[in-house]
Amino acid sequence: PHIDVLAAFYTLAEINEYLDSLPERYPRRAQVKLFGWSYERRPIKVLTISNGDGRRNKPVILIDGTVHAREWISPSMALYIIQQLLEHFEENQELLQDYDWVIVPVVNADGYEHTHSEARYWRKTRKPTSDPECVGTDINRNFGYEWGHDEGSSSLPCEDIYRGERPFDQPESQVLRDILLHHSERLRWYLSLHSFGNSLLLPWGYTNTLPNNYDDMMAVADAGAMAIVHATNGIYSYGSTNYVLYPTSGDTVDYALGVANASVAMTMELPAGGFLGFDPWVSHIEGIVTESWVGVRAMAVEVIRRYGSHS
Ligand code: 0X9
Ligand code: ZN
Repeated sequence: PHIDVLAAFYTLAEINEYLDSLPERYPRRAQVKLFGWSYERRPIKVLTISNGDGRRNKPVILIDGTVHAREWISPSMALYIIQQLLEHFEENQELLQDYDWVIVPVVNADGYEHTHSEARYWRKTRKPTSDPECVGTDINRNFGYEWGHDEGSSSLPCEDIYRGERPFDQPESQVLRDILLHHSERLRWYLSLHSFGNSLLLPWGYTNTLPNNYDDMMAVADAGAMAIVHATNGIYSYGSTNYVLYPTSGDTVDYALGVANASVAMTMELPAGGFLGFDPWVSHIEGIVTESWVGVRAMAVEVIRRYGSHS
């Protein structure tokens, strides 16, 4: 089944069916792996895209979407990236020459399903908490690097930034952790797609001190923001999330840098659309994903330039 990314938002089943169809259509270049299941036993799938030259263990660019259920433009963006790399291979060959791309369009499978069936603005997982009134934990506060700071996460199950009882007590966090660790020896860029905010948010979230490689990460963010502003007038802010947005603790990006050995780790807050910003209409998709691709592509080029071709 082909998916027209610009024409609709898709359910988890539709996205998974599409992912599963890719290895048949691109047998040498696309590989789908089931990395685990959500709390409600939905599959969490990972697509690896290569150029098919058979070289193994290339450095990796790892991209995820839908850590937060309601941020629907993030799976659209992940799918758009997939199509650029597979269907528009000619124009994008340089991005796959020495790198493999690993893409997880939907991390929070249960929450995403819930936003289609019950509650459009759901953010968290769907696992019950100690409070019978409140369901769900924020995957982006549940990761086990500097987990549990009260500044940047909440111990209260009813809050949208509830961190869980323990790090990684959400199956979806475990699956994404395993994906990150599986690639950690060759992880050059971890990009977590979120919405909204037109910003590129760098670690750390848990402290307002800056990581050693902050300048290198800023150079990559700068390449993305400049490419976007030149191509489309889109304005991006970029820097430590502590200064650009707010502190966070236990998020995936801090884990990717702190534990999973990513050279560059960042959150990309895609542009807003719709009533609350999380709910762009279908007619907004094209503008957002084409603009954002300019930025993602430019950042990939910069990562490849800076971090080279050897794992
Ligand atoms: O708060 C979050 O989890 C992210 N923003 S969102 O509006 N999509 O919920 C921002 C996370 C940024 N974290 C780091 N850069 N460490
Ligand atoms: Zn988010």
